[in-house]
Amino acid sequence: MLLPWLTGLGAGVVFLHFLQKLLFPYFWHDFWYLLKVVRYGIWLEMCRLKGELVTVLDKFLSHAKKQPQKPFIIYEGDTYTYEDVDKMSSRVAHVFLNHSTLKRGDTVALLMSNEPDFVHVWFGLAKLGCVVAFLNSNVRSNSLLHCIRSCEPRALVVGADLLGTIDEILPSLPEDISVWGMKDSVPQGVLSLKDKLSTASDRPVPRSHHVASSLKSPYLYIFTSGTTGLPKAAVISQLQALKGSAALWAFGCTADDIVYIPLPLYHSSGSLLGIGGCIELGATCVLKKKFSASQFWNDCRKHNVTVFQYIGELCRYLCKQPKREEEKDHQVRLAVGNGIRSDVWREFLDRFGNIKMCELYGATEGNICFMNHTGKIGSIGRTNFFYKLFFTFDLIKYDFQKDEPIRNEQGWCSNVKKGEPGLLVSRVNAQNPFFGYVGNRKHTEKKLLCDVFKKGDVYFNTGDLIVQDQEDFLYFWDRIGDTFRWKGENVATTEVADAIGMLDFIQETNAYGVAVPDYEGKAGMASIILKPNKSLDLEKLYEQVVTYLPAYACPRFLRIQEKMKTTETFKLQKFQLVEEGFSPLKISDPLYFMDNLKKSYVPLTKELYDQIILGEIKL
Ligand SMILES: *[C@@H]1O[C@H](CO)[C@@H](O)[C@H](O)[C@H]1NC(C)=O
Ligand SMILES: *[C@@H]1O[C@H](CO)[C@@H](O)[C@H](O)[C@H]1NC(C)=O
Ligand SMILES: CC(=O)N[C@H]1CO[C@H](CO)[C@@H](O)[C@@H]1O
Repeated sequence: MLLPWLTGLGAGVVFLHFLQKLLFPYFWHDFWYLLKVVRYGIWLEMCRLKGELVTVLDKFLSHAKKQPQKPFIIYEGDTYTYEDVDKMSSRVAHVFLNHSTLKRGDTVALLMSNEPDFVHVWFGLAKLGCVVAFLNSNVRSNSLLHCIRSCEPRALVVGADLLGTIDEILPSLPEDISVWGMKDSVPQGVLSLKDKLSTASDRPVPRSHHVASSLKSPYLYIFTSGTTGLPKAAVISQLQALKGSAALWAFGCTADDIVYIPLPLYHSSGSLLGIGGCIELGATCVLKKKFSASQFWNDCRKHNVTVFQYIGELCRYLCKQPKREEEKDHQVRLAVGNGIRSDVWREFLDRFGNIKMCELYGATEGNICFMNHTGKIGSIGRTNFFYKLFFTFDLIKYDFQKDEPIRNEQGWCSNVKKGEPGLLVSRVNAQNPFFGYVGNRKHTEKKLLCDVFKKGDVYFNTGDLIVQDQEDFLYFWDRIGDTFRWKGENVATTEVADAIGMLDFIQETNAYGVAVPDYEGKAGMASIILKPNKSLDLEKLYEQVVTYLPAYACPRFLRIQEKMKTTETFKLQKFQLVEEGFSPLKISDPLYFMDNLKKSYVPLTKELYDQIILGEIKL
């Protein structure tokens, strides 16, 4: 794939461009970064030519052989070496070999919080050549059932602390799914994996069980809320997993680094970049069950952490912690993640010292990513002549009112000018394939834009608005479509609307996100029309959302409207609602606020509004 590219480029072209670019300040940054990307590409290509496919699992196994005693995972004070994780995952594999009919290519769903067993089960199943589907551990009831059904697993493995949450869906699960719990005593209808592990063999699993036939074969399913509807399982191929695992290395991490992973493993950043990244390097990670701002720096000092993974919120929480002495007393030198805003970024560096913040942009299922390889505060990356050779992407004009790309009379889209926000779309082709979602062709097609610049071309729609400045730095602007981000999770507005719509007094619901000062992402808000002659039951509504939606998806604000505007294509008009926000000073409709103490929604008074704006009430 890459080799013809390189020879095609030819030394001459590179050199000419080199001379030209020498006059520009970012040349060397761009150059060294690209060299790394290209080197990795060449390595992949060499493997392909030699006919040996090396997967992330293979890399792990070779570390386990070469450095068995090196710590791989540190979790709540316990150390799990490469050998420990290898043996434990072999046990998992042997349990399924001996006590189930699972075979290579089958899907197994995994519902677990961050803990070493997550990795043991994941690798154990990978050793059998199974595709593991990571379920979001916040998702409950109907949505959880939907996720499980959509990837058609043969088995479901549930962590000890989450067995309680599947009680209500157990009777509704398809009969052919065997459910395994990581606990000695399990509810009826669930098999105990823990019990069987204690007697299972830890012999290596023969390679024939998992040897990959192609790097394009599926390795994992990771759920994402694309731009529409309920969470969908994105297909992660072996190749994508390899690329993800190279990110830490590309940013300059080494085998001596200690990587702190406070992000959930069911997302691609924790699993592919974090765990995968440590495997690529042969490094050690400190795995955290849940991020805690107050424990963060103590953990870093205790374990000599040198690298951590973040999302924007996480850095903001750290900045909000009370100041203390010696905040710069740690060995962290680098952080990898996404979504940190310029103001937080500056404050963070100011308080916690010279940490290299490496911003990374990319969707789990997407076929494009950017890295801030130059160190411009606020930017998610930079594009240049070389980059464009490998990744064809465009920023196209977007109509905010109609919620769709703008097309001219001939039906083509057009690029925005530098400095203007445009929808990021990236060309789908053999070099940058899009593997789509499990099962549902409709979902896959919805993420694709066709006939963008000419007949027959196909682009992946990232759903993100990006601005490119005069120096070709890229900045995140906003998200479009039916999702917004809150507390680091994508919230699908249709899922929120469906949950509220189940109530008998609701005629119509329009869910969206509104900006709140000093918060990353958008807080959920739902605009509602009541059925004629029905009255609003605020307590019932509260109970409904907390039962059916994960905490991050519950709308913080409600707005009761008489009538709802629709677009020409009968989509609900969101743009204006989002613009109007939740200010009782500006909106005459009744507004309500989610009160977790009263377990109800309460009228959003001007006083309450002020307290929220001033940060006296936390959302
Ligand atoms: C952290 O580094 C210090 C100094 O290099 C060393 O004494 C200590 O043992 C290290 N701690 C851990 C947990 O590795
Ligand atoms: C609502 O109530 C009014 C008066 O009580 C009645 O005339 C009307 O038919 C009712 N509408 C519906 C849809 O039930
Ligand atoms: C990889 C890399 O160079 N990242 C940079 C991103 O931006 C920060 C902030 O200036 C730099 O410190 C990093 O070096």
